Amino acid sequence: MKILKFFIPVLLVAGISWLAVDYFKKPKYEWIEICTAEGIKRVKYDDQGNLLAEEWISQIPAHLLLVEKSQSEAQNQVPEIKLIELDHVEVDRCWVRLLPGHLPAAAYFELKNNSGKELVLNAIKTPSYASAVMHENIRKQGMITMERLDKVSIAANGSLSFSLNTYHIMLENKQANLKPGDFISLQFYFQDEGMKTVQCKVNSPNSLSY
Ligand SMILES: [Cu+2]
Repeated sequence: MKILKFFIPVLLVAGISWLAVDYFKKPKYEWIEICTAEGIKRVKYDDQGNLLAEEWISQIPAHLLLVEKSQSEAQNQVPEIKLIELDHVEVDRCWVRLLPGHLPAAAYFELKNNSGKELVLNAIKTPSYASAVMHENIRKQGMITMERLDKVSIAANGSLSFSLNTYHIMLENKQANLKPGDFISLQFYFQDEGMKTVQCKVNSPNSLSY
């Protein structure tokens, strides 16, 4: 009886510690919101890019997709561009979240307008993807949706961050084999002003920052 009184608590403590160690040993993967051609999904990837879990956040109904596609094809003509490299614009910490297969990638960065004049970003191009489109995350009544932007302005001497909760560039139709650690070149076009070429770091599917 005395032995039992001693061993039961010991076993209990040992069991709880074992469970706790096991819990903390397991790597934890964050939910990541991704933008796909059919809507927004929440996904979890491990370090090797294996999909662990996924769920839809908001799906675009099929009939709307058709309309969106034809509209975006019409809009894909880049407005008149000036091929002058601007030195009063900075694009820092540019990174791309690469997703497996044919899923679109997303690019994030910090834009700084060091001029005394408002700048309007109205196109992005890259040799690595056939299509690059600006998106804004919109939260409406607790729901997250995505809206395509044709232009976005950066105030004189102001800055704008394309981050997980604000804007991103959706990159579709990969033109080259990419892997985390690579760099891709992105060209930013500013209305009536010129352009900026930036090297962006390619990150793994589960990355959340630069
Ligand atoms: Cu998007």
